[in-house]
Amino acid sequence: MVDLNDLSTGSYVPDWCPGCGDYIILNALKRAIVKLNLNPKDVVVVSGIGCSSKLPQWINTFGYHGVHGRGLPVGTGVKLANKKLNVVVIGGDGDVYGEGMNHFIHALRKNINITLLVHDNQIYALTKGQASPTTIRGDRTKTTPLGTFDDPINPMALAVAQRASYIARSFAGDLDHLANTIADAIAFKGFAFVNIFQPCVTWNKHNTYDWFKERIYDLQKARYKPNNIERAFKKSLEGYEKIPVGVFFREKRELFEDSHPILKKTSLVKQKIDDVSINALMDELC
Ligand SMILES: Cc1ncc(C[n+]2csc(CCOP(=O)(O)OP(=O)(O)O)c2C)c(N)n1
Ligand code: SF4
Repeated sequence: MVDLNDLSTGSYVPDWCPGCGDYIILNALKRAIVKLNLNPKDVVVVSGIGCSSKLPQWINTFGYHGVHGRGLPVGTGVKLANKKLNVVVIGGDGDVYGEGMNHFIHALRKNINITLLVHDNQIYALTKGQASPTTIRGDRTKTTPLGTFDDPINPMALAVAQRASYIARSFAGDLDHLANTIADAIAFKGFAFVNIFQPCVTWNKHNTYDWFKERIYDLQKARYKPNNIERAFKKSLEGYEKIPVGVFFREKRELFEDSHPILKKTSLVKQKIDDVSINALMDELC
């Protein structure tokens, strides 16, 4: 088995700020991969751009550090090309709910068997502290010195409204909860979405570890059952006084790749293409 920490092929150590929640998410992802006994050569971590999106550089699996907001389409392509791979897409709240929002909505409805982990620090961190789609109304940021005038995006409610097959939330201040949630999401057969509260200790002085710890409660410890879409919607609308974490909703649905007539036969990489006439295709298109 390959050592997930073995970065001897490069000289890279994470350059996140000391105390950043991204370290804990990286640690939790490694724990989840070990817990599921996955061979790292069968795991591909795909990201967009942001502090969070640097993560694939520091884990010894296959990885792809792409362009802003486009982790999901790349991850979709990887999965459809080779269905045997475990694809984990990483992005920040700016990456996934801003620039990449359209991909997020369509991924929720398509149900391709990949996992999406969003490092939600409620700020654009890499670009030094501008308001993001999940910045809480009224927060002062570099771009909103008088406070934001917009209500934040509610990614949980969006996922429930689209009836995504696996919807969860966790917190980078609770490594055990996070590692178990990520493992559960990767093991789930279907599109699995986990929004992770990830304190940014440099640019977001409001949503700190302590701020979350005072508010968070565990849905599963509160005996919440994630099998009812109306109940999940109600939970997703709970505000910032008490913040639920855990699995909001899970439901097995037919996978996109199992319903598509070409893809369901076998992965694209395994399909015979010698008899495909490119010339005939070009004639048809031109
Ligand atoms: C197409 C494009 N637009 C904008 C940017 C500038 N940019 C880089 S990272 C970023 C936002 C990062 O915020 P987030 O996705 O929340 O990640 P974080 O840094 O907070 O982890 C932006 C707007 C870019 N690199 N490419
Ligand atoms: S700026 Fe924020 S998100 Fe980026 S590495 Fe530092 S603490 Fe983490």
